[in-house]
Amino acid sequence: MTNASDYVPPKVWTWNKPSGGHFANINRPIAGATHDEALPVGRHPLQLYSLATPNGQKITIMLEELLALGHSGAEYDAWLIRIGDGDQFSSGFVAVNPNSKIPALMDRSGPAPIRVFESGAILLYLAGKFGAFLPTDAAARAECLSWLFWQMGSAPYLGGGFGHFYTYAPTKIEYAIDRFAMEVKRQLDVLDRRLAEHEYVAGSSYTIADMAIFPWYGGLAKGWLYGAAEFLSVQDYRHVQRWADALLTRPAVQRGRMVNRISGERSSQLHERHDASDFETKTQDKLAAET
Ligand SMILES: N[C@@H](CCC(=O)N[C@@H](CS)C(=O)NCC(=O)O)C(=O)O
Repeated sequence: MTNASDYVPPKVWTWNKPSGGHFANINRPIAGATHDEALPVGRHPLQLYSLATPNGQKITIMLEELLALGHSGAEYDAWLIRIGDGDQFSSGFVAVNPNSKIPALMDRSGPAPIRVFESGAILLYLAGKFGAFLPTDAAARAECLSWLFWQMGSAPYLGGGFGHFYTYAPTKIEYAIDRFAMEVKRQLDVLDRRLAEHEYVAGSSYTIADMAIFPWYGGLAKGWLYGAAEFLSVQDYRHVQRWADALLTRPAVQRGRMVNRISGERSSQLHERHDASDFETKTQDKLAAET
């Protein structure tokens, strides 16, 4: 085993130095706002404050799917929260999510605004509000909720565990990478076995469980996360690949992946979304760039 450390933890941990690594400038051991700044509010019933990380994409995919189904009440303004710059610590953001993490949603369609934070809670809130993508039959609903919460419990091992130590940590620690690679491959296998027998994660219908799982495990399978496709042999998870490819053909998934994106090809980035026509402008930009 390499990278053995002679670090001995002190009796009491104190914040006496930066954590190092990719997120050193935003990591802090205390909650609350660092500065006073109100959030912008647009004209639509739903105001989303987010970034196109996998957790952010879950919600924009859901909103685009709801709009594609004809739910005009799902019209939304998507505002960009640059977490690398600390936007999640503004007083306005903390009022919507005291946990200072994207995504956060304000529903302004009723007499008093309703805040919702945690991506799983937002998906459930929207599914309940619009009566869509959450089965009503007890057994199918239980399966959908089980997989939704599987994702919420599993992804921190993928992002905070594997992704962090494989990509972002200041040093490569073999023990940490082995531990989380093992767990992530196990999770991919759980999903692969499920998708070998069912078209979608919760069964025969497309639900919020697919929307929650796709940006994380579909993204990993398609090689978008952590540059780890080869390392994790993601091509071996054939059923996950089949499912991810099928979801990728959905226009709402394609749109949802673009909203609040600030990395990758410029033509795939829609920093803010305030109108459906924002995507058309983007498509024209893309065509212009290709010719
Ligand atoms: N359990 C939360 C996790 C959200 C989360 O971790 N968001 C990250 C981006 S993917 C974030 O905002 N990080 C900023 C920070 O940690 O300061 C959810 O699913 O909504």
